[in-house]
Amino acid sequence: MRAAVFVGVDEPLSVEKLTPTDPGPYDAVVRVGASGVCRSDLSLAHGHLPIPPPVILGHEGAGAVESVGSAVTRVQPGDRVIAAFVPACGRCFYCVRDRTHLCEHGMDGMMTAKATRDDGSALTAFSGLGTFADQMTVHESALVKVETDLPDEQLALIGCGVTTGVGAALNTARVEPGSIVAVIGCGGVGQSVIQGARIAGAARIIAVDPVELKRTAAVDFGATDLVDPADGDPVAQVQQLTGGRGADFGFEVLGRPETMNQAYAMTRRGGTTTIVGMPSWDAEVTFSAFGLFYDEKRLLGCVYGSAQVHRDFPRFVSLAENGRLDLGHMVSRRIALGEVNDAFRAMEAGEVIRSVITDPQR
Ligand code: PAD
Ligand code: ZN
Repeated sequence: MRAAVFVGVDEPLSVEKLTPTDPGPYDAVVRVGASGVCRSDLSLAHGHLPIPPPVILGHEGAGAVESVGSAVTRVQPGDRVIAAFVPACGRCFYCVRDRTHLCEHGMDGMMTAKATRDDGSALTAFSGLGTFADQMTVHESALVKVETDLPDEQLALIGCGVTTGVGAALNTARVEPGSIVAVIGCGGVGQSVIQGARIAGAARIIAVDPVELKRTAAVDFGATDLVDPADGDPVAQVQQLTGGRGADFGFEVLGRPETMNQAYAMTRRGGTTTIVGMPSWDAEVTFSAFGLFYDEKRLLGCVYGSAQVHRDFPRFVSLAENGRLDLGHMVSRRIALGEVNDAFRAMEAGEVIRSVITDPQR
């Protein structure tokens, strides 16, 4: 197999030929059809998560099941699947309470060797997936079968960015029809929050991003108002657009303490602020204690769009098939596996909504 491997903080990913470890009884081998390049992969490569190399990166992917272990019941060879970056075991405390995005087995896959190098050393895979590869060995609890004609490049996005963003709006924040929404950070995940807010029937969606290409794209995905932080304090700009009150729903989709404070500040009293961005593992954020009390805002964390993947992946597929969720325009660039480092550069340069590896063999 070929895979793109995190070998050290701030070093380029190394595209290597590896030997997959033998699948266990509950594993399926998946031929990866497409993999999106998400900011969380880049954050891991920058050392924002304390995960030791070598790690096969990639956690947003779709493909087809090639073979299954003897105990696998949930998928069969030939099935089209979207990989879930948090598995849904179906039996733990959280899964039985319909909170599968908090599944207690969420970290199991991260600890498992997925491949070896010629020297015998073992590699793990990000979220137990490792979608930056031409194949991956995945526990069946992290696979969702989908029946659709949508291309893999669109299904891959449902594996992380789309589910996180649309789910943040629909499941976590529960955006209400007619409400005012403000979204800070309009990359692949932020544009999905915008689409989720549009699907929920928000009256106004304010997109905040310093990059013009992102703001222009945001209009296509449903934004009604645009804020460029270069034009002045984004909190003041949002307040000006909302009669001085702020938005009913504020979203931070960047992962930085200062923009978390902005999202909170641009939410009106009694409104809901949702933190979607993944910060560095050791970052801290401070809020006014008096304000937490007096303004009665709801401050919510958000893992994986609070998604129940077996409910939500088919739901988002259906929305896309019926033209109500735009996945096609989320794919800015199609690349080969060997171009993944350039995709990281393009992400940091603000050139793309999503780069998608559509040729994992090359
Ligand atoms: P991205 O890099 O595509 O988007 C980030 C956006 O923020 C870009 O459009 C930037 O231009 C924009 N930006 C930069 N500075 C500012 C600023 N000062 N104000 C407003 N916007 C700014 O990343 P992404 O969309 O792939 O991911 C976004 C975050 O979501 C990131 O932190 C990622 O790790 C996180 C994430 N969280 C989950 C989850 O489960 N909560 C899942 C997937 C991704
Ligand atoms: Zn992601």
